[in-house]
Amino acid sequence: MVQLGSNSFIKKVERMQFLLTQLESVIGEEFLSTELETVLKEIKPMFHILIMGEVSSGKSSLISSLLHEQNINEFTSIQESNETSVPIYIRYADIPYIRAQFFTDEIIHEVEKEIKSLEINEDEHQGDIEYLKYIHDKLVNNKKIFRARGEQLGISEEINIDIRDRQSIFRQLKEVSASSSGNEELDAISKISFGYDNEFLRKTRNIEFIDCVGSGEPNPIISLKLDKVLKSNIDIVLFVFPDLSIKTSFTSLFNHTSTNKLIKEGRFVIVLNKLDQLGDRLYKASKKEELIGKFKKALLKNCPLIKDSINEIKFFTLSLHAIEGKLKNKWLVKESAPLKIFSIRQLNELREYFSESQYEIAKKTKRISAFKGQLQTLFQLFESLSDETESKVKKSESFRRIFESLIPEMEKVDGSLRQQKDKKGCFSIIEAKCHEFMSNIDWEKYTEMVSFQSMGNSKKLFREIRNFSNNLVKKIYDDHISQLYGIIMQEIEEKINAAFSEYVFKQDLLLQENLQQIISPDEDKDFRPFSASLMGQRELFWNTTSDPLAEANRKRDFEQYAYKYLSNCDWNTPRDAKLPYLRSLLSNNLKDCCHNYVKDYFLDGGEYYLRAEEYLNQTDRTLEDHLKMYQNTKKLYTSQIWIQRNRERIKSYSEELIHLAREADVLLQKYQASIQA
Ligand SMILES: Nc1nc2c(ncn2[C@@H]2O[C@H](COP(=O)(O)OP(=O)(O)OP(=O)(O)O)[C@@H](O)[C@H]2O)c(=O)[nH]1
Ligand SMILES: [Mg+2]
Repeated sequence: MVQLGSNSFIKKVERMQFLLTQLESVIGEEFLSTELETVLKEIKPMFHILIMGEVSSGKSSLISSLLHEQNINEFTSIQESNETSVPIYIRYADIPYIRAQFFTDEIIHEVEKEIKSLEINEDEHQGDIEYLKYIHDKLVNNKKIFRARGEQLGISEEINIDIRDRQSIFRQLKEVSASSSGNEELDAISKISFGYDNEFLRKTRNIEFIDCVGSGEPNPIISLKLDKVLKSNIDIVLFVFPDLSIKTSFTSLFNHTSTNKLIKEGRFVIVLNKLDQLGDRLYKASKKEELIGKFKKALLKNCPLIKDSINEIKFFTLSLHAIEGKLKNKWLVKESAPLKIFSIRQLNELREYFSESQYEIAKKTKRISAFKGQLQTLFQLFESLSDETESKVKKSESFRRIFESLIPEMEKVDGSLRQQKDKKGCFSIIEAKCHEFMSNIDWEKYTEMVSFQSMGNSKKLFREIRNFSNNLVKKIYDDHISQLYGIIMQEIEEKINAAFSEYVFKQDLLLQENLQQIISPDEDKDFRPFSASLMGQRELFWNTTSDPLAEANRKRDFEQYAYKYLSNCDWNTPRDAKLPYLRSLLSNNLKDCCHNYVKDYFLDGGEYYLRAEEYLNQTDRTLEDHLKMYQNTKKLYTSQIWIQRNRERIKSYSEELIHLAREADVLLQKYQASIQA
């Protein structure tokens, strides 16, 4: 009878899994279409073992011991802080790699949607809304950092690692994953994939261990990362308890139906960790049983639903002493020979359990017979992908050089633009111009010629003075205010021109023409250069500000404003008021009126100010859109080049896979026949 568990069949399956892993790391997740990813996921029985537990419960230390990392606590630090800030997916690889996966743009939209829906019942969800807004702001902020670097969220990035020695690989891993590294991008990274050459991992090469972020962490971004892990396919959960207290981070796991399934199938492990801190002589077998019994009681009290399946949970009791060699942080953990022997024994049992369950699950998987068909699909996908790429790349080969040389040009222009875009500069110039302009007006001139008929009759005088003021206002408008509009308009116009003319010039002459050939060499598309949309913006601004109707409206606006303002002025005059006094009263009120008008319309927050600002903003938005377009094109183009370059590797892996799948299928049929016989 053909043995599935031990003979060449499993070996073949393992080889296939290994090849698929390689394929995935060659292709890089960002290049996998959703379709491709689904195929890969379905046929690749990669086992995910999730190590979770409260912050600082010893998860990373446990993984270090598990992987026989010698005495250097490679996945952990010696600090008592939430160190692992990104889930790290650890698996075997002959050539080490570290890949950071960033949160996608979609998650920002998802969060926005969620906030909107909660805001319908704002009072009830105050806390949730605040939480989501915090996440939202963080993600948007990260997006800005990325955009400034010309990159986008949602892609994964290969970290260039120095592979001379292991120590440096781990140092670099910590730099991208540990909170103590101070890496400012940490919040934006949703997961890290880490592959390296490790003897234990080589033996269990279809297992991926996940060193998770601590549960019960107050930072919502970190819990978001944890949520993401929990939603993925997990085959074994190992929960680490540093003491006997059961927190909600554990009990809330039972909200997922998958947890109960894992327990029932014997794939839920609890490690009572930091044994050295739990009590004396716990390495004795009887004490161990006692400890587990005590813990089980507490567990039943907190999660009564697991009553029927509690015996399916695997228990291990461990401590940091299982690490090979001498302890590093002796001030924290005391050496103890018996505890060391005991812990290493426990750890070996844990290792055995992992290897066994890996075979158990492999045997149970029904997908194996489907391998062949799906692999063929996969192969075809790769084929078409690389064929299409090849023809595309060939076609654009001649443009590639232009494109590549344009990238630095684009970046230069981008930089100079960002400098000039500073609107504050524009408005402070306007402000200065307004002040200068107003201080040059000779207010006395307007009242010099005025003489009053009704001196002595205060009622009549009041009416007379009001009439003068209304007439003079009209004159002041024609003489000055209308000019001020012109000056400010010109300033904004110049600002728009100055800020973008360099860009428009370079973009149209250098970029646009070339890009048009590269992006759609064959399509006879109506190409709208950037300058067109930008100039459209400018014209719109110019039209609304300079048309004669607008001029009439502005005059009417001013007169209405002045009428209102002057009616509220204090025109009361003493009975024996002299002419100079009356003139100065008039000119002071006129002056105040005009100054206030300028303030309300042209300066910060004023009506006209806001309108001008809106135009400048619109221009910025147009600019952003165009930059985004470039970045997308850049990315698309880079990935095309990439697939083309790796085509041979992709092809050879796929071919070997199909060959293996065929052989495995024959073995499987033999096996099935032997069962039936
Ligand atoms: N006394 C004692 N300390 C331990 C033991 N295991 C780990 N520690 C210490 O506990 C601290 C946290 O250990 P980590 O392995 O970083 O814990 P973690 O669960 O990965 O922590 P986060 O990633 O921060 O959630 C470190 O200072 C370890 O040295 C143990 O068995 N006994
Ligand atoms: Mg950790």
